[in-house]
Amino acid sequence: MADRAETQTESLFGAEELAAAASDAGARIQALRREIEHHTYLYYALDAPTISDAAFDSLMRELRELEAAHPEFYDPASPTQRVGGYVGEQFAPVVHEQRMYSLDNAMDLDELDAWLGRTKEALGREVPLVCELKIDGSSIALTYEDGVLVRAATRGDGTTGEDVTVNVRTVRDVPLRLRAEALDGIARTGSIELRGEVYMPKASFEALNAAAEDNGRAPFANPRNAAAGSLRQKDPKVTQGRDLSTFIYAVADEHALSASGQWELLEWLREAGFHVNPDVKRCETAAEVHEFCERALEKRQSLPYEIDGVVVKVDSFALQAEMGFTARAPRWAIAFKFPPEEKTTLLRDITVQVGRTGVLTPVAELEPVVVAGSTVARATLHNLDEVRRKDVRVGDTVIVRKAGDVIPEVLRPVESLRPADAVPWEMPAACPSCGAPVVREEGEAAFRCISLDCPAQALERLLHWASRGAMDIEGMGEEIVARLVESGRLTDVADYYTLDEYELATLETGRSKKDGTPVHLGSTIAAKLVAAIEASKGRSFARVLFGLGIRHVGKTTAEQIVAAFPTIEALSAASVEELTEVDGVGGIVAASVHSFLRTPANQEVLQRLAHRGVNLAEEAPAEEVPQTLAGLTFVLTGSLVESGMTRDDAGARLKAMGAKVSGSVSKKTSFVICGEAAGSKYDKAVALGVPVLTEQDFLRILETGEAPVAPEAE
Ligand code: 0OX
Repeated sequence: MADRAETQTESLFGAEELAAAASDAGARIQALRREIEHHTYLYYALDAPTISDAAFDSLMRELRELEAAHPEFYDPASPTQRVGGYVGEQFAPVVHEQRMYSLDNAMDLDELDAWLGRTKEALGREVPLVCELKIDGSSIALTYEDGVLVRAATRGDGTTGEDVTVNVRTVRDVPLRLRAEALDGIARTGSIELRGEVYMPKASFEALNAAAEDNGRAPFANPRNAAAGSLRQKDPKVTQGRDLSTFIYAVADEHALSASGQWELLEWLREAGFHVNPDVKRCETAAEVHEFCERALEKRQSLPYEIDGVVVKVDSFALQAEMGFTARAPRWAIAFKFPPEEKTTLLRDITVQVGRTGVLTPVAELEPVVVAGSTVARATLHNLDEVRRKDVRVGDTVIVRKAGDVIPEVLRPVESLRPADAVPWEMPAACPSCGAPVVREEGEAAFRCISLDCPAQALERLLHWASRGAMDIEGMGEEIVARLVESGRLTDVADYYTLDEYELATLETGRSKKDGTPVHLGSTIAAKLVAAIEASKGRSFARVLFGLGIRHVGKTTAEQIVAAFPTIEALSAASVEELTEVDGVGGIVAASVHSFLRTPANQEVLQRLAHRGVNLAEEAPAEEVPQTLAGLTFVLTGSLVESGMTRDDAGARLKAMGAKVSGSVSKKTSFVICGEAAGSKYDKAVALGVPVLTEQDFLRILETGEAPVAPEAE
């Protein structure tokens, strides 16, 4: 966005007019509001400011002072009223009067051509189309009543969204009042709903994540999540501090405007004061559409915001109506999705990570590069076979992409750029953590360190035990565990239950930068950790089993085993054959569990856990839970901030009611439950037409015991 111009060159009101108004506070307030709205429009919607920032601030200051002195002129649409108070415990649901449809995707040019062909066939001729960039943000619906912004809602599941008005009001390019010039274009008085995308510019996203990392907070996965997360802040001041912008591109009900089609709608939106993406084109032919898509792909990198494709729409509203909608998307529009983004970068090194089960994983250490919206500096190379198959070598220029636009992946080297001295990579013969010889089991891709006192494994095992999915010892992060391991206080997971508050409080966590004196953990954190350790004693037996890090025993397997052998005694007595009879347990898993429990060192750890009060038995359910969710499959995504539940706990509650819980969304998924900052699973649900539930819906299911009702297919 351009800086405001240095001098005032254009004004709605002349100096005389402003001076005359000064005698009358009410008139002056009105004049200032209009003036400020006008400059906000020039700045944000047209990117063409005509006054300096200082002059603008001065107008705002005067307006604030006058409004403070004359509360009788309060107006919620005043430019001073962008930031309101705290949102309550949750965002109120908003039922969209017109459903917020999603878009069908064309994954390549052939699919785009197929849509162009279908459209031509349906309408009997080639018709004018409007091409827009597909902004990778978070959808938003803005309702104006008599020209004033009264509500902003998220898309939610397309039928019901959340009321995020207070937060959207802080987004500076959202007009609080429609410009008077546009009112003529409104065909009906009353309310009008406009729709578009809230996004966070790439640079602001990078800065936000850098700050998050500095402060030890989790970064956002991509700008879309950052925008969605920023919109759902409880404190609008936090939203205001995030650099959010909008592009508006739709009206909920086209009959509300006198525009005859998408092209005229965009024109009206600009006039009304909205930020409309300038990269739009009205195309007459398929060739022009192709060209627009190619251009968009070329400029994708250089745009200051993320786009993930091009949206092509039939221009005329009348023809749109003729084509209509499928159950989930308009037939008159298509999203041409870009292929996953690829970049080249330098492979600086291949390091080896020792996992908690001793597996050695080669990791590509890359010259940091931004791919599909976030910085990639490392990527797993999985195992030696993968490194050999791809033939990537230290010093190579490699092609990197985001698989599913989330997980970074090294695709292949650019062989022509290979340095002459680059040699094929070899797995080290000794474990990089403890120096013990590395082994490769018969028929396995993985190399392992089998040394029992390998510190890399100790740390990983301890962290895994404390992790959310396992015993969930809140606050027991890598830094603290590493210090406790180094100081010899933690060797195995049973040692957690011998830690006392005093030794934690006095644990040295580093040195003061100022004078080099030791810095300690302190009594506040120590008390919290002791409480968290204590709380973990009551976790379910299935979590304990998972937390032990037995090879091949994931969460689901642990649950299945515990269902069959509900106590440590019963499990320890089980033979390999008996274990194999458990649903989901094959020979390899059974052998792994059996040998783990027969290992004396492990039995000793389990004994110490039992002595220290860790739960090693699954309580029988007090009463039979009605299986109201039988036959339904749920997927959980995002964080359940409202209840503070982990996704695992939430999943366990659903399972207890008979549901299946899956980790990925497919057509077979019955419902996707989206918490805060839900990402690609939410998009997938929308793309597949799988109904989406909010955390509130989920809590309602737990409370009432009733299965949710899927919306009727249209
Ligand atoms: C975008 C975008 C999304 C809305 C429902 C039917 C047509 N992400 O930039 N959607 C639409 O239009 C849809 N246009 C866009 N530009």
